Amino acid sequence: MNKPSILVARAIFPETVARLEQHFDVSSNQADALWDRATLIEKLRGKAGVFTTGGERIDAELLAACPELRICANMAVGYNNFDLAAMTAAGVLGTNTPDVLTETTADFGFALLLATARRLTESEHFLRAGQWNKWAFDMFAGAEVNGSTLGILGMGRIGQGIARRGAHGFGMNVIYHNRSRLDAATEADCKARYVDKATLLREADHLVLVLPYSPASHHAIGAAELAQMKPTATLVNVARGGIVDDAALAQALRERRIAAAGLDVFEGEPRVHPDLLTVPNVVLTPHIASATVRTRRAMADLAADNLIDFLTQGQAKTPLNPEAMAGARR
Ligand code: 8YV
Repeated sequence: MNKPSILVARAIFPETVARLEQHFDVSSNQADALWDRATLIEKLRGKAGVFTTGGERIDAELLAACPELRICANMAVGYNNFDLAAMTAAGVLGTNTPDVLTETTADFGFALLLATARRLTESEHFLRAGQWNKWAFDMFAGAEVNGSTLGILGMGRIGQGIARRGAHGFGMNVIYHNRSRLDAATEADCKARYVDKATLLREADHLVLVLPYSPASHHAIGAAELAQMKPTATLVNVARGGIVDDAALAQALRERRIAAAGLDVFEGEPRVHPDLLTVPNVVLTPHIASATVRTRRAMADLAADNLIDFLTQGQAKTPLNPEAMAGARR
Protein backbone atom coordinates (compact mmCIF):
# COMPACT_ATOMS: atom_id res chain seq x y z
CA MET A 1 0.00 0.00 0.00
CA ASN A 2 1.22 3.50 -0.79
CA LYS A 3 2.18 5.57 2.21
CA PRO A 4 0.24 8.84 2.63
CA SER A 5 2.20 11.94 1.59
CA ILE A 6 2.87 14.68 4.11
CA LEU A 7 4.70 18.00 4.17
CA VAL A 8 6.87 19.26 7.02
CA ALA A 9 6.72 23.00 6.42
CA ARG A 10 9.76 24.08 8.46
CA ALA A 11 13.02 22.53 9.64
CA ILE A 12 12.51 20.29 12.69
CA PHE A 13 14.55 17.67 14.55
CA PRO A 14 16.01 15.18 12.02
CA GLU A 15 14.85 12.37 14.35
CA THR A 16 11.27 13.59 13.98
CA VAL A 17 11.55 13.59 10.19
CA ALA A 18 13.03 10.06 10.33
CA ARG A 19 10.14 8.88 12.49
CA LEU A 20 7.59 10.40 10.13
CA GLU A 21 9.35 8.69 7.21
CA GLN A 22 8.53 5.30 8.75
CA HIS A 23 4.85 6.02 8.10
CA PHE A 24 4.72 8.58 5.32
CA ASP A 25 6.18 9.75 2.07
CA VAL A 26 7.68 12.92 3.58
CA SER A 27 8.59 16.17 1.83
CA SER A 28 10.39 18.29 4.37
CA ASN A 29 11.80 21.77 4.42
CA GLN A 30 14.97 20.92 6.33
CA ALA A 31 16.72 23.79 4.52
CA ASP A 32 14.23 25.99 6.42
CA ALA A 33 13.44 28.15 3.41
CA LEU A 34 10.82 30.78 4.23
CA TRP A 35 8.11 29.93 1.71
CA ASP A 36 5.58 32.50 0.65
CA ARG A 37 1.95 31.45 0.64
CA ALA A 38 1.84 30.46 -3.04
CA THR A 39 4.85 28.20 -2.52
CA LEU A 40 3.29 26.63 0.58
CA ILE A 41 0.11 25.89 -1.37
CA GLU A 42 2.14 24.47 -4.24
CA LYS A 43 4.15 22.24 -1.87
CA LEU A 44 0.92 21.08 -0.21
CA ARG A 45 -0.68 19.79 -3.36
CA GLY A 46 -1.42 16.07 -3.04
CA LYS A 47 -0.45 15.98 0.64
CA ALA A 48 -2.72 14.33 3.22
CA GLY A 49 -1.08 16.03 6.18
CA VAL A 50 1.08 18.98 7.08
CA PHE A 51 3.38 19.57 10.05
CA THR A 52 3.16 23.30 10.78
CA THR A 53 4.99 25.39 13.35
CA GLY A 54 2.62 28.27 14.02
CA GLY A 55 3.44 30.67 11.20
CA GLU A 56 1.59 28.99 8.33
CA ARG A 57 -1.86 30.43 7.69
CA ILE A 58 -4.38 27.63 7.04
CA ASP A 59 -7.64 29.08 5.73
CA ALA A 60 -10.50 28.41 3.33
CA GLU A 61 -8.52 29.50 0.26
CA LEU A 62 -5.63 27.17 1.05
CA LEU A 63 -7.96 24.29 1.91
CA ALA A 64 -9.83 24.70 -1.36
CA ALA A 65 -6.53 24.55 -3.25
CA CYS A 66 -5.44 21.41 -1.36
CA PRO A 67 -8.41 19.00 -1.49
CA GLU A 68 -6.34 15.99 -0.36
CA LEU A 69 -5.29 17.68 2.89
CA ARG A 70 -6.85 15.98 5.96
CA ILE A 71 -4.81 17.13 8.95
CA CYS A 72 -2.73 20.16 9.97
CA ALA A 73 -0.59 19.38 13.02
CA ASN A 74 0.76 22.53 14.67
CA MET A 75 3.94 22.30 16.74
CA ALA A 76 2.61 25.03 19.07
CA VAL A 77 -0.11 25.32 21.66
CA GLY A 78 -1.36 28.55 20.04
CA TYR A 79 -3.23 28.02 16.80
CA ASN A 80 -4.21 31.48 15.65
CA ASN A 81 -2.63 30.54 12.29
CA PHE A 82 -5.57 28.15 11.82
CA ASP A 83 -9.00 29.29 10.66
CA LEU A 84 -10.58 26.49 12.64
CA ALA A 85 -14.11 27.17 11.39
CA ALA A 86 -12.91 26.88 7.78
CA MET A 87 -11.01 23.71 8.64
CA THR A 88 -14.05 22.15 10.30
CA ALA A 89 -16.24 23.14 7.35
CA ALA A 90 -13.75 21.48 5.02
CA GLY A 91 -13.48 18.36 7.22
CA VAL A 92 -9.82 19.02 7.99
CA LEU A 93 -8.51 18.23 11.46
CA GLY A 94 -6.31 20.69 13.35
CA THR A 95 -4.12 19.64 16.28
CA ASN A 96 -1.85 21.58 18.65
CA THR A 97 0.66 20.74 21.40
CA PRO A 98 -0.86 21.64 24.79
CA ASP A 99 0.48 20.60 28.20
CA VAL A 100 3.98 19.56 27.11
CA LEU A 101 5.14 23.19 27.12
CA THR A 102 3.16 24.55 30.08
CA GLU A 103 5.80 24.48 32.82
CA THR A 104 8.67 25.49 30.52
CA THR A 105 6.71 28.48 29.23
CA ALA A 106 5.68 29.43 32.77
CA ASP A 107 9.36 29.28 33.79
CA PHE A 108 10.20 31.67 30.99
CA GLY A 109 7.32 34.00 31.79
CA PHE A 110 8.61 34.26 35.31
CA ALA A 111 12.19 34.72 34.12
CA LEU A 112 11.07 37.58 31.89
CA LEU A 113 9.16 39.13 34.78
CA LEU A 114 12.26 38.99 37.01
CA ALA A 115 14.55 40.27 34.26
CA THR A 116 12.18 43.15 33.54
CA ALA A 117 11.51 44.18 37.12
CA ARG A 118 15.17 43.88 38.12
CA ARG A 119 16.48 45.53 34.93
CA LEU A 120 18.73 42.63 34.02
CA THR A 121 19.49 43.34 30.36
CA GLU A 122 19.65 47.11 30.75
CA SER A 123 22.28 46.76 33.48
CA GLU A 124 24.21 44.15 31.52
CA HIS A 125 24.39 46.45 28.50
CA PHE A 126 25.69 49.21 30.80
CA LEU A 127 28.39 46.91 32.16
CA ARG A 128 29.41 45.60 28.73
CA ALA A 129 29.66 49.18 27.47
CA GLY A 130 32.33 49.84 30.14
CA GLN A 131 30.16 52.37 31.97
CA TRP A 132 30.40 50.74 35.42
CA ASN A 133 33.09 52.73 37.20
CA LYS A 134 31.55 53.27 40.64
CA TRP A 135 28.81 52.12 42.99
CA ALA A 136 25.72 54.28 43.29
CA PHE A 137 22.88 53.98 45.79
CA ASP A 138 20.23 53.99 43.08
CA MET A 139 22.08 52.19 40.31
CA PHE A 140 19.54 50.09 38.41
CA ALA A 141 17.17 50.09 41.35
CA GLY A 142 14.17 48.23 40.05
CA ALA A 143 10.78 47.04 41.22
CA GLU A 144 10.28 44.57 44.05
CA VAL A 145 9.03 41.16 42.96
CA ASN A 146 8.62 39.26 46.22
CA GLY A 147 5.50 40.24 48.11
CA SER A 148 4.18 42.43 45.30
CA THR A 149 0.94 42.03 43.36
CA LEU A 150 1.11 39.77 40.32
CA GLY A 151 -1.66 40.30 37.78
CA ILE A 152 -2.36 37.67 35.15
CA LEU A 153 -4.52 38.27 32.10
CA GLY A 154 -5.53 34.90 30.63
CA MET A 155 -5.60 32.17 33.25
CA GLY A 156 -5.17 28.97 31.25
CA ARG A 157 -2.58 26.33 32.01
CA ILE A 158 0.42 28.62 31.50
CA GLY A 159 -1.17 31.48 33.44
CA GLN A 160 -1.82 29.11 36.32
CA GLY A 161 1.81 27.95 36.20
CA ILE A 162 3.01 31.54 36.48
CA ALA A 163 0.52 32.22 39.29
CA ARG A 164 1.80 29.23 41.28
CA ARG A 165 5.38 30.34 40.86
CA GLY A 166 4.52 33.84 42.06
CA ALA A 167 2.29 32.81 44.96
CA HIS A 168 4.28 29.87 46.30
CA GLY A 169 7.82 30.85 45.32
CA PHE A 170 7.79 34.61 45.76
CA GLY A 171 4.99 35.25 48.23
CA MET A 172 3.12 37.36 45.69
CA ASN A 173 -0.48 38.44 45.97
CA VAL A 174 -1.99 37.00 42.77
CA ILE A 175 -4.98 38.49 40.97
CA TYR A 176 -6.25 37.40 37.56
CA HIS A 177 -8.78 38.11 34.89
CA ASN A 178 -10.02 35.55 32.40
CA ARG A 179 -13.02 35.00 30.13
CA SER A 180 -14.32 32.53 32.71
CA ARG A 181 -13.56 32.26 36.39
CA LEU A 182 -11.58 29.23 37.59
CA ASP A 183 -13.16 26.72 39.95
CA ALA A 184 -12.51 27.26 43.66
CA ALA A 185 -9.99 24.41 43.97
CA THR A 186 -7.82 25.78 41.12
CA GLU A 187 -8.04 29.31 42.53
CA ALA A 188 -6.91 27.96 45.92
CA ASP A 189 -4.05 26.00 44.33
CA CYS A 190 -2.84 29.15 42.54
CA LYS A 191 -3.71 31.36 45.53
CA ALA A 192 -5.31 33.61 42.93
CA ARG A 193 -8.21 36.03 43.24
CA TYR A 194 -10.52 36.78 40.32
CA VAL A 195 -10.96 40.49 39.49
CA ASP A 196 -12.38 42.47 36.59
CA LYS A 197 -10.00 43.79 33.95
CA ALA A 198 -10.04 47.37 35.25
CA THR A 199 -9.06 46.20 38.74
CA LEU A 200 -6.34 44.01 37.30
CA LEU A 201 -4.84 46.93 35.39
CA ARG A 202 -5.11 49.26 38.36
CA GLU A 203 -3.74 46.96 41.07
CA ALA A 204 -1.03 44.85 39.39
CA ASP A 205 2.60 45.68 40.14
CA HIS A 206 3.52 43.16 37.44
CA LEU A 207 1.05 42.28 34.71
CA VAL A 208 1.68 39.10 32.71
CA LEU A 209 -0.26 38.41 29.50
CA VAL A 210 -0.94 34.75 28.76
CA LEU A 211 -4.16 34.88 26.76
CA PRO A 212 -4.67 33.39 23.28
CA TYR A 213 -4.68 35.75 20.30
CA SER A 214 -7.96 36.21 18.45
CA PRO A 215 -9.73 39.21 16.92
CA ALA A 216 -11.31 39.67 20.39
CA SER A 217 -7.93 39.98 22.10
CA HIS A 218 -6.35 42.23 19.42
CA HIS A 219 -4.79 45.21 21.25
CA ALA A 220 -6.28 44.07 24.57
CA ILE A 221 -3.47 46.23 25.94
CA GLY A 222 -3.38 49.58 24.14
CA ALA A 223 -2.91 53.20 25.14
CA ALA A 224 -6.12 53.28 27.23
CA GLU A 225 -5.18 50.16 29.21
CA LEU A 226 -1.57 51.29 29.70
CA ALA A 227 -2.91 54.55 31.10
CA GLN A 228 -4.78 52.64 33.79
CA MET A 229 -1.64 50.84 35.01
CA LYS A 230 0.60 52.05 37.83
CA PRO A 231 3.52 54.21 36.67
CA THR A 232 5.74 51.77 38.59
CA ALA A 233 4.24 48.68 36.94
CA THR A 234 5.91 46.20 34.62
CA LEU A 235 4.21 44.43 31.73
CA VAL A 236 5.22 41.00 30.39
CA ASN A 237 3.90 39.40 27.19
CA VAL A 238 4.60 35.72 26.54
CA ALA A 239 1.33 35.16 24.67
CA ARG A 240 1.15 36.52 21.12
CA GLY A 241 2.05 39.59 19.19
CA GLY A 242 -1.01 41.72 18.47
CA ILE A 243 -2.39 41.43 22.00
CA VAL A 244 -0.33 44.52 22.84
CA ASP A 245 -0.34 47.66 20.69
CA ASP A 246 3.44 47.82 20.34
CA ALA A 247 3.52 51.45 19.17
CA ALA A 248 1.44 52.56 22.16
CA LEU A 249 3.62 50.49 24.49
CA ALA A 250 6.85 51.98 23.16
CA GLN A 251 5.44 55.46 23.73
CA ALA A 252 4.30 54.59 27.27
CA LEU A 253 7.75 53.19 28.07
CA ARG A 254 9.51 56.22 26.63
CA GLU A 255 7.32 58.58 28.65
CA ARG A 256 7.70 56.33 31.75
CA ARG A 257 3.95 55.95 32.04
CA ILE A 258 4.78 52.38 33.06
CA ALA A 259 8.20 51.38 34.40
CA ALA A 260 9.24 48.57 32.09
CA ALA A 261 8.16 45.75 29.81
CA GLY A 262 9.39 42.27 28.94
CA LEU A 263 8.36 41.01 25.52
CA ASP A 264 8.84 37.60 23.93
CA VAL A 265 6.28 38.20 21.16
CA PHE A 266 5.67 41.08 18.77
CA GLU A 267 3.18 42.38 16.24
CA GLY A 268 4.41 41.23 12.82
CA GLU A 269 7.35 39.25 14.25
CA PRO A 270 10.13 38.57 13.46
CA ARG A 271 10.02 42.30 12.75
CA VAL A 272 10.10 44.38 15.93
CA HIS A 273 8.61 47.86 16.15
CA PRO A 274 11.63 50.16 15.75
CA ASP A 275 10.61 52.30 18.73
CA LEU A 276 10.88 49.27 21.02
CA LEU A 277 14.50 48.87 19.97
CA THR A 278 15.42 52.33 21.17
CA VAL A 279 13.74 52.48 24.59
CA PRO A 280 15.99 51.22 27.39
CA ASN A 281 13.34 49.94 29.78
CA VAL A 282 12.29 46.89 27.80
CA VAL A 283 13.65 43.35 27.77
CA LEU A 284 13.28 41.77 24.32
CA THR A 285 13.52 38.06 23.45
CA PRO A 286 12.81 36.34 20.11
CA HIS A 287 9.74 34.18 20.92
CA ILE A 288 11.65 31.56 22.92
CA ALA A 289 9.34 30.90 25.88
CA SER A 290 8.96 27.20 25.01
CA ALA A 291 12.55 26.81 23.83
CA THR A 292 14.24 24.18 25.92
CA VAL A 293 15.59 21.16 24.10
CA ARG A 294 13.38 18.77 26.07
CA THR A 295 10.21 20.77 25.53
CA ARG A 296 10.78 21.42 21.84
CA ARG A 297 11.33 17.65 21.42
CA ALA A 298 8.12 16.92 23.30
CA MET A 299 6.24 19.40 21.09
CA ALA A 300 7.68 17.85 17.91
CA ASP A 301 6.87 14.34 19.16
CA LEU A 302 3.29 15.28 19.96
CA ALA A 303 2.74 16.93 16.57
CA ALA A 304 4.22 13.83 14.88
CA ASP A 305 2.03 11.54 17.03
CA ASN A 306 -1.03 13.44 15.87
CA LEU A 307 -0.10 13.00 12.20
CA ILE A 308 0.71 9.31 12.63
CA ASP A 309 -2.29 8.46 14.80
CA PHE A 310 -4.74 10.28 12.57
CA LEU A 311 -3.50 9.21 9.17
CA THR A 312 -2.98 5.57 10.22
CA GLN A 313 -5.82 5.05 12.74
CA GLY A 314 -8.22 8.00 12.42
CA GLN A 315 -7.43 9.19 15.96
CA ALA A 316 -5.46 12.15 17.32
CA LYS A 317 -4.06 12.85 20.78
CA THR A 318 -4.84 16.56 20.89
CA PRO A 319 -7.52 17.45 18.34
CA LEU A 320 -8.74 21.05 18.19
CA ASN A 321 -11.87 20.32 16.17
CA PRO A 322 -12.67 16.66 16.90
CA GLU A 323 -15.94 17.11 15.05
CA ALA A 324 -13.83 17.27 11.88
CA MET A 325 -12.55 13.74 12.52
CA ALA A 326 -15.94 12.17 11.88
CA GLY A 327 -16.56 13.98 8.62
CA ALA A 328 -12.88 14.09 7.72
CA ARG A 329 -11.82 14.05 4.11
CA ARG A 330 -10.86 10.54 2.96
C1 8YV B 1 6.14 28.07 19.64
C2 8YV B 1 4.26 29.16 20.94
O1 8YV B 1 7.48 27.90 19.76
O2 8YV B 1 3.31 27.07 21.39
C3 8YV B 1 3.12 28.24 21.08
O3 8YV B 1 1.97 28.69 20.89
O4 8YV B 1 4.09 30.32 20.84
C4 8YV B 1 5.65 28.64 20.94
O5 8YV B 1 5.78 27.64 21.90
C5 8YV B 1 5.84 28.88 18.40
O6 8YV B 1 4.49 28.98 18.16
C6 8YV B 1 6.49 28.27 17.19
O7 8YV B 1 6.21 26.91 17.11
